[in-house]
Amino acid sequence: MADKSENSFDDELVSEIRQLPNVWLKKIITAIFVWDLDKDGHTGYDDIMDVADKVINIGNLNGKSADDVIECFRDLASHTSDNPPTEVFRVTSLSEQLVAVWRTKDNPSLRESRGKIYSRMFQAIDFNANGFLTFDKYLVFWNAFKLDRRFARMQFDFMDTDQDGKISDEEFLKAHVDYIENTNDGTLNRFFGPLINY
Ligand SMILES: [Ca+2]
Ligand SMILES: [Ca+2]
Repeated sequence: MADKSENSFDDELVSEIRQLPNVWLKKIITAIFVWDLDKDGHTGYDDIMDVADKVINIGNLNGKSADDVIECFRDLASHTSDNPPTEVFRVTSLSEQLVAVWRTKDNPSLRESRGKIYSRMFQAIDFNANGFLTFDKYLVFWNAFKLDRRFARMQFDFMDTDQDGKISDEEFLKAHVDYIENTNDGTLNRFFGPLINY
């Protein structure tokens, strides 16, 4: 009986996933795999806190700056009853996580939490705090997630919407919001490197 209801739950998930836009699915699977540092098939609390440690190391942060990073990553990942968007990180399978990201992709409070962590990430990479990333600085992000270097320049140019040869905080955050929310199959956004085929 328990098996049966579990199976129909899986079937429902699968049929919901089949209706999602193809490139959007590939983007989100790619992002989940990039964040899934312990390689258990989904992005969980431990992965998120490990990325926080990475950001702290990259930025050579300590004291209050390091605490701030831990705090905003924890805010994204931890679940409280008045913080339903984080259901994305409570689930324990890739298919559940995909559906949860889909259902919450336009959620304003989740967008704000994501914005905070990408803003911290930007500040950590922008180690001399001049407010923009040159291509060399941007590679720190790329290397931290061990992304395919061959795609770094293409993504850098994609994000550099005012074409001044550097990435501002705003351009970086906009590119991430677009990555999560844009369901257009023609999108060229490769925020987390080449898309995984599934
Ligand atoms: Ca994981
Ligand atoms: Ca720019």
